[in-house]
Amino acid sequence: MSYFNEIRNIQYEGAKSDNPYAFKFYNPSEPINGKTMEEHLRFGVAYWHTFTEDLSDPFGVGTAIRPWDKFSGMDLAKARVEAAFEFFDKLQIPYFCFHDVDIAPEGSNLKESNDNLDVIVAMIKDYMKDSKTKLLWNTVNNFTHPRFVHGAVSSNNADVFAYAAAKVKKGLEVGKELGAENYVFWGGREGYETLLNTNMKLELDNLARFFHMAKEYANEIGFDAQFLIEPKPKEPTSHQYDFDVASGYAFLQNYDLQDTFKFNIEANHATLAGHTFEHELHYARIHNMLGSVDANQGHPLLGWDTDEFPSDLYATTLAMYEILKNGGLGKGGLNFDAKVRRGSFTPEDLFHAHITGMDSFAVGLKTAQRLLDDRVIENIIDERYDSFNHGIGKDIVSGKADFHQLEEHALTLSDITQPSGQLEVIKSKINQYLLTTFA
Ligand code: XUL
Ligand code: CO
Repeated sequence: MSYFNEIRNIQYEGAKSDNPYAFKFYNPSEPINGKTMEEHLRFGVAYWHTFTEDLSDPFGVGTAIRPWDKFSGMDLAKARVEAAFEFFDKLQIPYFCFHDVDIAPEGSNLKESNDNLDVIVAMIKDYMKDSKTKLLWNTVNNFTHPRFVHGAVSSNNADVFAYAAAKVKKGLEVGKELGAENYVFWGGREGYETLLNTNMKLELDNLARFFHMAKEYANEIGFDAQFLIEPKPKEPTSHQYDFDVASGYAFLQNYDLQDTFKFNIEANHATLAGHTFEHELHYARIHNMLGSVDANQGHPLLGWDTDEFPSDLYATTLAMYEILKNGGLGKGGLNFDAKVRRGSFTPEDLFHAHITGMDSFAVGLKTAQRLLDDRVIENIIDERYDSFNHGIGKDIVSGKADFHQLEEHALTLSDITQPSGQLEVIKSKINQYLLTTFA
């Protein structure tokens, strides 16, 4: 059975194409600095937004019209798998990602949920044999069900801790079964509402105990996926323990988990934390902690997680600049943790949204590679910090200078000359590169 009958395989047709079902900039086989575009970008479809999401919001019911709507229960789960692999194939997407509850309905207890999962996982495994699409990562949803109202492994209730851990145990087994390259932990309710009823120290210690147990179990079953933590500052709890990369890194170091994890960085989570996307990527990169990316964008006027498909070429360029500087994402990829707008409810919109996201990152990749080749940003930064290459600056960096020497030097200074920061020059250069990459 076909779910997207009318739609043919999406091909690269170039910047001048007016076919809405073609890539304009994403040319999977095009080589860029020794790798193909497909190898650089490692795109993934998020199962939850594309196959499970109904597009409801806090003020209105779902609007999505989906060819699998007529099914329910396990039949619905199976129809979604069929539709998903047709979608992956038509889009030539190399990866997908899911939570346990996206692919199979929860039963009335853990055993029933696991049984449902087993059926769908076997079906997915079968489909993967004939598809080029692989599993970038899986995770479990430890935040939607009311049992997680006070948190999952940071809950006050030890039974909930056990239940959440058991779901992750199953998640690791599923990841191994399907050859997942990464395993993601997003602490949807790992935080707190108020200190008036919270033992923060116990919750943080328990969170760390759980991460150590997860790694031990992955080792026990021989699941060698890269473990990823996905920071988010708020939503749903007011204080999330994995606020941003810097606080997440401090937590990992504090509990000796820094070698076990890297970060899965989401653009819209970065902006909610008051950072730019590139700040979070950069902070992770310089600490060798950049693992994978949830590729989306927030709305500049809305203060919540709008999970839009990426279309801002400036943002994709600066993101790809960080990713190229990182030497790529290794086992990670660019997962579209993004949904179509509530008004874009047709099945066709799912294709348009992914095409837009893939083209936007292709533009970012090519532009960023050109900026790097010409050392546009590097030259400006090198020059700006040149004072640390000689004289007193060199002594500071080499560790030779002490307060006596610094005072002696400062006493010789009358006028300190400063070079311009040249921000406007850099922005004009980036515009120039953006507009000429495909010209
Ligand atoms: C929620 C979010 C999640 C994670 C996986 O804000 O980003 O979808 O990516 O649980
Ligand atoms: Co995400």
